[in-house]
This record gives sequence, structure tokens and C-alpha cells, in this order.
Amino acid sequence: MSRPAHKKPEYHKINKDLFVLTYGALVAQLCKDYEKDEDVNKYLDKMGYGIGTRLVEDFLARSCVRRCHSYSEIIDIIAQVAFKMYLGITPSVDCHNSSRNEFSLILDKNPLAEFVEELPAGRSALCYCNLLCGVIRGALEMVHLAADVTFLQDRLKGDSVTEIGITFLKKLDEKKYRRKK
Ligand code: MYR
Repeated sequence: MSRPAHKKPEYHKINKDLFVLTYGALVAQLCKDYEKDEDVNKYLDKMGYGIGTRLVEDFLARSCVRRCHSYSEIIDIIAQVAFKMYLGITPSVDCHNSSRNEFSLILDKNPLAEFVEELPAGRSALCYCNLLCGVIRGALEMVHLAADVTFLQDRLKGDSVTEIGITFLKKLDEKKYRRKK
């Protein structure tokens, strides 16, 4: 049945703790299923990618963000709007190179790992929150931006912060928008 045109869609939030614990259970199960950390990481990234390709539509509809004209703008939107909207945090942004296509999102705290003190024994190469990389990669791909997204630092591995690196792989003028705004 279609929704009356005047009615705004309702967004039912799920309990954050339940979500975070469910994610933990997923990672724990994957660690049982896959011996190699790299395979768990790959699985999480792939799963996140699928989520990102769908999430972007919700994000664009709810945030009403306009078309961006630089990678810096896009990173700021991800940090200040998307992370705030979905994870309740605003990572700080760092840019690494003069061609301004390599960035970092620096997270002081990571809500997805809130209940995790350390990585399981023998799992030192596990990227516990690799789902996030896939989500970002999938969402960006849907707005025609190919990017490499990986964890560069992780508090769960003893680093002082958690850092997600995002490298845009194309020149911005090659980006073909399907969006009109
Ligand atoms: C444009 O079309 O120029 C705007 C591009 C906005 C890209 C937004 C990507 C959203 C990424 C969502 C990540 C969620 C992480 C929790």
C-alpha cells in the first residue's frame, strides 16, 4: 500500500546497545566460522558494502545534503552529518596529501566497539569494525565515487585513536552525478 503523499516516513530507531551487542555476536560468530582474520575482515567489508549501497538513499533523503564539489566537502559530510546521524559521533578529519584525495576520519570513541575491551586472543589482525569501511565504500560507490576505505589505527589494537583512511580513486571531474541537486 502506498503512503499518503503528505505523510513523512517514520524512522524507528532500534536500541543502540542491542545493535552494538548484535554486531559483537556477528563478529564472534564469524571468528568461529573463519580461521583467518583476513577472511573475517573481508566478510565484514562485503556485508558493510551491501548495507552502504542501500543506506545512501536513506542518508540523502534524510540529510538533504547538496551535491559536493570537492573531496573535502564529501569527507566533511561523512564525518559531520552521516556519522552523527547513524553513530552519534563526529570524527575529526585529516587530509594527507597535496592532491587532496587521501583523508582520515579520526574517532576518539567508537560506538560499535563500546563493549569490547580488546581483540580475542589470537585475532590480532582482526579489523573488528571493518563493516564500517564497507558501509562507507558502498555508499560512496552509489554516488559514483570509488574509494579505498581501511582502518589505519584501532584502539582495540592498542593505538591511541581509531582512524579510518579514505582514499578517493578517481579525479573528481570524472564523477558522474545521477543526482540533480
Ligand atoms: C554528493 O552527491 O555529492 C553528496 C555525496 C554524499 C556522500 C555521502 C556518503 C554517505 C556515507 C555514509 C556513511 C555512514 C557511516 C556510518
